[in-house]
Amino acid sequence: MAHGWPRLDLGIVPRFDPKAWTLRIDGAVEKPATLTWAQFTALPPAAVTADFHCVTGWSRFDNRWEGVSFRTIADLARPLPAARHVVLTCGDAGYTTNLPLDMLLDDDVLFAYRHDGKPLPLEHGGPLRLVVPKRYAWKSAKWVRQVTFVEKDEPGYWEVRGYSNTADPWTEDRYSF
Ligand SMILES: Nc1nc2c(c(=O)[nH]1)N[C@H]1C(S)=C(S)[C@@H](COP(=O)(O)O)O[C@H]1N2
Ligand SMILES: [Mo]
Repeated sequence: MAHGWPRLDLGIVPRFDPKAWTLRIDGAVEKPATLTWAQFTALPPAAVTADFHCVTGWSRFDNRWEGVSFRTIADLARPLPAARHVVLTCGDAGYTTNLPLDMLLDDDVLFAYRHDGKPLPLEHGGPLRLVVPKRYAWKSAKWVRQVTFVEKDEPGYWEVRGYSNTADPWTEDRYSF
């Protein structure tokens, strides 16, 4: 556990090749896009300081995240009016998680490539992870490679295995059963 930051995932760390990496933005949008690492990191930067809560009971406080606001990506792709939810697909064997679009548009949600002043470590989702401070950490998808806007909600990896779809730490909304 480096720097008091537990790691939790499926045990696969995708390798990062900045020349091959892309972020695909698709689904119910006017302008689907595929961004290279150079294009993504040229987008206007955003930062947020937030706590991070795993559903299994640990938290990591005061994380400084730097990256690109979710809203910047939505502005690029222009979701259609019918788009209501978003599915994030990741580089570790297709881990997915789902969130309502209106929550992702909050100004504390970002795609982070730096953490506490350093490039995001690969084992913590580098080069790029989603950060959703108001939800349990399994919604903060590591190694994000695809952002798909959808009309109907699509439960992700943990959501189909019994974790709550809303994942609100303040009401300790952990499980769907
Ligand atoms: N792609 C991917 N993202 C993921 C996971 C995962 O297994 N794969 N695990 C989730 C869970 S349950 C938690 S608690 C956090 C842990 O993030 P960390 O390993 O950086 O602490 O990542 C979340 N995002
Ligand atoms: Mo977790």
